[in-house]
Amino acid sequence: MATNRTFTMIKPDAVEAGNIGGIINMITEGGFKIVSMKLTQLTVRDAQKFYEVHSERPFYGELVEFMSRGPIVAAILEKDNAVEDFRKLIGATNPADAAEGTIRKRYAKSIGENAVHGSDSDENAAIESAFHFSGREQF
Ligand code: IDP
Repeated sequence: MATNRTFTMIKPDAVEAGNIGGIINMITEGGFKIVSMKLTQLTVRDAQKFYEVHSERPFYGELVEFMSRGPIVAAILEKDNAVEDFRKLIGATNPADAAEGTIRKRYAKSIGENAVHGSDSDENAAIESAFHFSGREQF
């Protein structure tokens, strides 16, 4: 995986609220090219595995339940400096702290139901992309 890629999910809250189009628009307006994309749903087991790093945190159960409760959009995005630039575009975890012009400022409801995921490192971008997409789905 090239270091100019990152992985994102449009989370169940944003899909339920009809915000897929608005969020994809912000992503492409932000200069990211979509190289893989699918509407899918995490099983409870998938969500447990995806967020295993948070398994000791008090919100883990709530997070797993939330992330598996409905469809998500999973996507791989390409841009120079993708991981860092995408974290800037999505904004702080808690929308109350998110900067103006960020996806979470516009679409997130709360620190838990915060509309989008963005990988936090090149290594995790590659792992998370492979979690959702086979090699031949990564264009
Ligand atoms: P990030 O998504 O901004 O990287 P992380 O700290 O890695 O934030 O947390 C992963 C996800 O766990 C968050 O996006 C959010 O959905 C959820 N989360 C984080 N902190 C809390 C919390 O205090 N309560 C409930 N859910 C949380």
